[in-house]
Amino acid sequence: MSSGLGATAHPDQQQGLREELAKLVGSTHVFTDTDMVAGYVTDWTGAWHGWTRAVVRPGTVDEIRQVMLACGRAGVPIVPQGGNTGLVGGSIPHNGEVVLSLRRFTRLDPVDTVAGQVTAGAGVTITALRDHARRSGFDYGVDLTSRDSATVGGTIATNAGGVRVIANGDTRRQVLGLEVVLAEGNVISRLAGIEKDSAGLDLSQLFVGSEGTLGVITAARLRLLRPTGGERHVALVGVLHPSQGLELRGPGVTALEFLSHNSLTVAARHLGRRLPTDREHPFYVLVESTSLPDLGPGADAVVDERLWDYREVMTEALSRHGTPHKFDVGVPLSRLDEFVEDLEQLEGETFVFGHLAEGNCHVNVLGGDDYATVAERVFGLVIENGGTVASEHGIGVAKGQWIGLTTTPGEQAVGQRIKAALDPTGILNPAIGRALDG
Ligand code: FAD
Ligand code: 2HG
Ligand code: ZN
Repeated sequence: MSSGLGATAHPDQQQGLREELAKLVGSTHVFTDTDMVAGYVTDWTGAWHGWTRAVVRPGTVDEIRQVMLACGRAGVPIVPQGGNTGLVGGSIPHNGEVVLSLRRFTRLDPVDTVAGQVTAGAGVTITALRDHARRSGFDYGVDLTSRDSATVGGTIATNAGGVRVIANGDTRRQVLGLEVVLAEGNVISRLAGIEKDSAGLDLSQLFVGSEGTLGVITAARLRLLRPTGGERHVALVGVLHPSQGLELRGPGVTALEFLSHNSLTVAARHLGRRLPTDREHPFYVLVESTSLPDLGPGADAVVDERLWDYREVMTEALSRHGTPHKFDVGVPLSRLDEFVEDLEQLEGETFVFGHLAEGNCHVNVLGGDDYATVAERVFGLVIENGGTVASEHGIGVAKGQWIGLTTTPGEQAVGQRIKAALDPTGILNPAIGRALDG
């Protein structure tokens, strides 16, 4: 699906394109120096590296249009990038693509307190969005540990989940409409925030989870929520099987997460703290609730809001421990215990934790074989248990080879036709485009 022209463009053409981009957005917003582009061509984990002809940071929708048209004429592909916190290698250029950074899109309109909505630019971070909403007595429904860097555009493009899905749903559920620039320069805009709108296809939702392959999201109309007042109780309960934690679901539960014993141990070491429970257990469930949850008789549990720290540092703590192979997968809740037991077959050290209520497991494997070999085994177990190879982080380049395990050829064919209609020359995020080919 890549245009194929970009990677082989003549050096004179590359120079010409850089000059054209500098004219369009201003030379201070086009970087080519190795030092300046370093943070845009390596992903958060350090596992994925690439190279770029240029990083471009447009400031207006029209500048984005012009950049897309210029790159289109030059046959040079583009990778849209927000906070570059993606964990599947989809946010960086792999073969010289121009990085189109949305970080200057920091528009934050006043909160519409009547509707409980806000319009935010694609480059606004989740922390900035949340703080803005809170100043008007509202909150944003999606929260994740990467909140200080992850952006509105990036979380929409990946349909990010996070720790509040049990209460508020995923990013898709917060999106009322989008402004998007398409590859051929036309702009789609639905920012009025009409709660019920059945005038034609809901095109905005097509871009949720499209990972920068169908268009560049520049702004979003988002649903906000009224925070549930009062105290939040946070408890950590030791369990034999993760599914035991599902019994804690109920009204007022605002988060339900799980960690394996070795995951909690790495987090504790990173924090310089003891394990929080009296005894060791195979798994631990973290529950947050507006009322004190009924933890059952004889539960080895501790209640303390600082327990969140153990869950929050998990990704950071593991990355200090090494560079794990990362697999974000989902299984039906009825198969969760079997799946985590099956993971014991893997070679290397396996850490599993995640969003319990959705059966979303983050499997991190350190040591052992190369990525593809481990992926083959992990995804094999996922499929045996009726799950999905991508739960909340997307496909990126990490999973392209395996997407056919959970999507049918018919679905892939429709996906390719939509891609061809919106991005006929395949200029947008071609590494993922290829992955989506199956
Ligand atoms: P980027 O990483 O920049 O890009 C991600 C993808 O979106 C790429 O394919 C890119 O091309 C595309 N994209 C970015 N901006 C746009 C745009 N404006 N228009 C079109 N396409 C665009 N994810 C979860 O779902 N839940 C979690 O709990 C979670 N926790 C995390 C914790 C840590 C410590 C880290 C490092 C990551 C975590 N992530 C989590 C993954 C990551 O934060 C999310 O995928 C997030 O949505 C990425 O946002 P971003 O702005 O960094 O996007
Ligand atoms: C989380 O839930 C993130 O903490 C990151 O989705 C998962 O590091 C991981 O594997
Ligand atoms: Zn997660």
